[in-house]
Amino acid sequence: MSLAQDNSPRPHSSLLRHDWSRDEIRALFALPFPELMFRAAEIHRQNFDPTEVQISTLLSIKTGGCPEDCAYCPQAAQYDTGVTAEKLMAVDAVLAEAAAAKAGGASRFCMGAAWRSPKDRDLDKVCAMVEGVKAMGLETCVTLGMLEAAQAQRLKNAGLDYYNHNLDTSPEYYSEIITTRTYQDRLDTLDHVRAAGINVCCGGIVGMGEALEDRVGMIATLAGLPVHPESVPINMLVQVEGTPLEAAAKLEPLDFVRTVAVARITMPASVVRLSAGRENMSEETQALCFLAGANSIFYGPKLLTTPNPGRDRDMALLENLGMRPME
Ligand code: SAM
Ligand code: DTB
Ligand code: SF4
Repeated sequence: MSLAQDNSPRPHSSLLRHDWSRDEIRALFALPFPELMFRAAEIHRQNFDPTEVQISTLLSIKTGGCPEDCAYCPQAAQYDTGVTAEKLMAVDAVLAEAAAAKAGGASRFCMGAAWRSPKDRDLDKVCAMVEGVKAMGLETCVTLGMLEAAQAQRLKNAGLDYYNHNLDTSPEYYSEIITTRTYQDRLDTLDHVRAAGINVCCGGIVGMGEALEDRVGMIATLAGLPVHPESVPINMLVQVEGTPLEAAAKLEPLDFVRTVAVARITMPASVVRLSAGRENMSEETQALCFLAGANSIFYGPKLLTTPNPGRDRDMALLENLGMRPME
């Protein structure tokens, strides 16, 4: 049996470290590239089959009109990005999309809502979606903004497998990006998700004009959580016209790869997702990310509101690399 045939989260062994210092993480980023890649690839192999990639498909179940001010986000109501606000989708329509995602080869279906936090009546519908998607044999994930403990428990009872809530950046840079909620609010939501027994999907975005030290701080915070997130999405900023970050200084592709490698080394048993930003990334950079330990992608032509490579392109890429979807 291949190492990663069972794609349920790996048991968190006592070998996992939660005390990574910033100095140590800075030193990883400073390693010569071949050394960093070798270490990351070695750790990847010890924990996973490096030819396997977990496949998630995203659906925006509630688009636009968000009251928050996340500087990267096309769905914030206060930025003129051309995204029109829509209501929460009907349960049947979501289930039809989930069935198409499954037919397309996804193993996890992630539903995103442009909310600051869900209202209890919205949660009734989202719970019905989770139940329906789960019944199709797909893993379920939602990202709905901040959650209270009781809301997390309701989602758990509906069969939710993963909750996505990103830290986005370092604690220091955070206030440059979002002012309508705090870093601590995010950590509190993650605590509620963890306490409810839901797997945590938590990562961040790079390429937002942050300094290297902010990438260090972001990874230090993620790897310092009491339990590492089971999924760690590393997003390359998708620059969207109308957002404050539409013209942010672009990150060198190799610095993106380095971030993936450091996430892999510090959170060895987590699934690291090469998340948003692949539409504008060369196949060579993506291949380096897989070598650096990324083992998950979003699959399908759309993320939430922005384009992602089409299915044919991604299947051709995986085939070209001799890689395959995790069962
Ligand atoms: N509204 C909820 C929230 O913010 O928690 C859920 C949806 S929100 C769109 C989910 C995540 O998508 C954000 O935390 C952010 O990390 C990522 N994201 C949003 N816009 C992005 C962009 N332009 N480029 C890269 N990642 C982005
Ligand atoms: C995550 O870390 N990235 C995804 C998902 N979690 C919800 C979202 C990416 C969104 C990119 C911009 C858009 O398509 O709107
Ligand atoms: Fe709203 Fe989420 Fe976008 Fe922030 S990232 S503006 S909370 S949809």
